[in-house]
Amino acid sequence: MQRLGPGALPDGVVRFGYDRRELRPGIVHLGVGAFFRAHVATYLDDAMQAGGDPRWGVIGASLRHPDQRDRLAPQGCLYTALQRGPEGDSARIVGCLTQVLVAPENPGALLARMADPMTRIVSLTVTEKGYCRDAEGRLDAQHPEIMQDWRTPLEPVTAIGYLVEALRRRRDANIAPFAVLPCDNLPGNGRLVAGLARDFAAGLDDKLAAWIERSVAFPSSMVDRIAPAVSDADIAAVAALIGRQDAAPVVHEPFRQWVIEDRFPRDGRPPLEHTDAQLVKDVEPFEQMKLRLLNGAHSALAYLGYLVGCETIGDAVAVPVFRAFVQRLWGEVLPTLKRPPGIDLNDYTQTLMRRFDNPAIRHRTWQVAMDGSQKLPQRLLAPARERLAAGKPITAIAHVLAAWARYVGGVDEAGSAIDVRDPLATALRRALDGAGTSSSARIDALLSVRAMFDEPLARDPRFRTALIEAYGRVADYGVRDATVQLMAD
Ligand code: CS2
Repeated sequence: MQRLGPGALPDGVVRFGYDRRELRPGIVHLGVGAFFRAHVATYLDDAMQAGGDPRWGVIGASLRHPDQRDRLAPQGCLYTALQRGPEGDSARIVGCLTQVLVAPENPGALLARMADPMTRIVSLTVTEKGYCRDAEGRLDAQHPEIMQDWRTPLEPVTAIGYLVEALRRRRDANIAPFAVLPCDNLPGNGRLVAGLARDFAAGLDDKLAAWIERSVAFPSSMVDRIAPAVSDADIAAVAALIGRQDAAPVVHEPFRQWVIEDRFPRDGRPPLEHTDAQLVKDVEPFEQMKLRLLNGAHSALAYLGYLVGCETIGDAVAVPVFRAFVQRLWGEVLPTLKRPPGIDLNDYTQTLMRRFDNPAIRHRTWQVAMDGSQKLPQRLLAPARERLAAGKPITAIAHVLAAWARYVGGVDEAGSAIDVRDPLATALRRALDGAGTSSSARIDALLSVRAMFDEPLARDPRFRTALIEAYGRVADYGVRDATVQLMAD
């Protein structure tokens, strides 16, 4: 079968409606994984098609591995976005990505691209851990890679190091800065990255830090589309559908949402108003709704489900008591939210349930369970903190944290080892190894990990007690029966 490529586009499959040869690279995107290609890139394709402005082509960069580049380059960086829903599959070919750089092979090439006047936006999907932040959301000055980038700022390894060095070059050459558009699941992600960039720059040059603070736009955005890791079966399904070999497709659900704070320099963003992206003044209510309801429930289903042997989120949400539990969790989280304009939160949660049920999307619990120390703070610790401040119980949230605590203990309920992937896995494991077996000893050990639990929360006796109680129940009865008991209370 012929390989997908500029000269080998399939017939009858939706594809970008602009002339790819006219594309100019206005965006450098750090982190060209499945999420970016299934979400942001499809919006850019739509914007360029509807808005008739070809200056928003994308040069992607991988900050670690050559894998994506090696798959994409032989097909001219074209790839298939396979939409899978209850009504069946459909495919589109995405055209906006024109090149993929592999940063560690040649940091100078990526920096030159970012410093080029044609680049007006640097966007990022580097996952939560890629920002090297501490539990308070400030730059983690002890992070080995941040320390390395302070020593050798001209050859950075972190996203923050790249942003700051490229901005420095632009300032020195009198080129207007690019806007920085983070697209990861972090609250106030624009503000957060602005602070990280300022703190990193301050470690090198105070004037640069002040210039960044004054001159660079960091719009926040809320991104949403479920796009699990691609399997060999997905690659085969794409080939059958489009009649071409595609080594780098992405798979996603039909739903997508992108809410962006419209705070770009003049003429500084793609014509997204021609798409279903929402350009708003205040993203925060949208972010909180999405992080706490969607991602919070995702994490719950991932830990509860994984421990009892559910392979996917769909399998976990099909377990009646887990399904009921998700509703209970939402009941706890909903009062902490501000309703975003134009949204009915009940409709929103009903839609979420339908999205989790999508039988065509196989999102592994193990994948969602990954990096819990980086995800749970904004998904569940923040609403827990707010509920405690309002004097309200946190039973459901504590139940999820208890399941997480079991998960990072490294053994599932059938006695099999768990491959725990988390930047804090060793720290968490070490804390647990030194602790006794009682629930309070296990919970106290985990709460002592400051990179995840800040002092006031870890020391709040109501938080600690709720966790110990939940952990005891899960340890004594197993997570399924513990959930049954909790629901009966
Ligand atoms: C998931 C997210 O892996 C995870 O932690 O919760 O990737 C989720 O699928 C996306 O945020 C959906 O927009």
